Amino acid sequence: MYIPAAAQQAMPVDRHASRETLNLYRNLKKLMGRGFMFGHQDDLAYGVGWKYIRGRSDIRDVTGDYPAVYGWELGRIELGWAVNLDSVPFDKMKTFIREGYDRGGVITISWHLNNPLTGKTAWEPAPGSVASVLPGGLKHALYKSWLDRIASFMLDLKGSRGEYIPVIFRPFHELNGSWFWWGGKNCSPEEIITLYRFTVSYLRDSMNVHNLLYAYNTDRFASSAAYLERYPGDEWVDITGFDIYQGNNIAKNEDFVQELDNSLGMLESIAREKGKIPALTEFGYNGLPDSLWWTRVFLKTLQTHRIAYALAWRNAGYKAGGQYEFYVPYRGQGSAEDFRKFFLAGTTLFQEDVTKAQLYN
Ligand code: BMA
Repeated sequence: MYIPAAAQQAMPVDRHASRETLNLYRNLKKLMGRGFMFGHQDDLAYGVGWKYIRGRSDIRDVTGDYPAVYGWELGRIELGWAVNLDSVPFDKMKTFIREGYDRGGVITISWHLNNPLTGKTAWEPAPGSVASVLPGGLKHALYKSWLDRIASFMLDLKGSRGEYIPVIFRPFHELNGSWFWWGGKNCSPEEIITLYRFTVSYLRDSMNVHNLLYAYNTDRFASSAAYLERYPGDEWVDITGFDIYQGNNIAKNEDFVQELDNSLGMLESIAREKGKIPALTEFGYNGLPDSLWWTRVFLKTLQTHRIAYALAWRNAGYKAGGQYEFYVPYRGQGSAEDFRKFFLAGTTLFQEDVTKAQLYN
């Protein structure tokens, strides 16, 4: 039977996706016309100066509302640990995920999985690591056992009617960079493409996980060709995104605006051409030293584009040795007032907006 391309694209990677997952997929596309959803990693678990206070969120402290998208991280679940690499207990995480979903929010999950070949962290690449987990490789069985743990976590996420909670799963993120064992010069494009496809197919077809949408995401990139070098193919991807941070490489606002604007433009054309959902899968300016960054830099750029969401990275707070890590303001932080303006802008969507949009119906 002939199925027109546009109709084919209306289906996610998983043809047996649960009803809520399919609805989310379709509604994400629709919602893009109204603005972009604001997301925050680990938002409900901790913020700057606090941890595990029920109902608290730095975003809510500053705006009165929660983010629309909640990011979570599964690194170390593969080892059977009870807490992730940032010390968030997986059982608490499940509760937070249910809370966000119950309010109509969107859940996205990343996975900084250890290096299966060496047993070291995700950031410690070694030659042959990706090849070792592919079918026929030394660590293939181990990798499958890790995916079994991912599957059981995902299948344990249920809403009040027993329905599975949809998750945007974002495996092998920043795969064009060389800092993770699955990225850049640590493997060939063919190897990571094979691994990406295997991972999707194992979760979907062998483990019967049907509450996932799949996000492909690079780090900053210079051209569409570079973006697509490790793209696994249209039938394996629902969401196309990239991660970008201001600071380390680009300190000047104008430079950042220009790069973000260019990259979003390229991302949008790729997504449009392929019928995918574009998103800024991670972003941030650590420490937010510019009090007007939200309106003058971020919103100024984002409002000329159409993407589904932008996820700010985690508010880990102040660490020993004068180090700090936070990407959204906390109460009293220098950019908090500007963030409220950003929150009130018509094109930024937070919890109350998505609750009304009923993304799962
Ligand atoms: C990084 C930092 C780390 C963290 C890791 C995984 O960007 O935030 O502190 O361990 O992400 O969440």
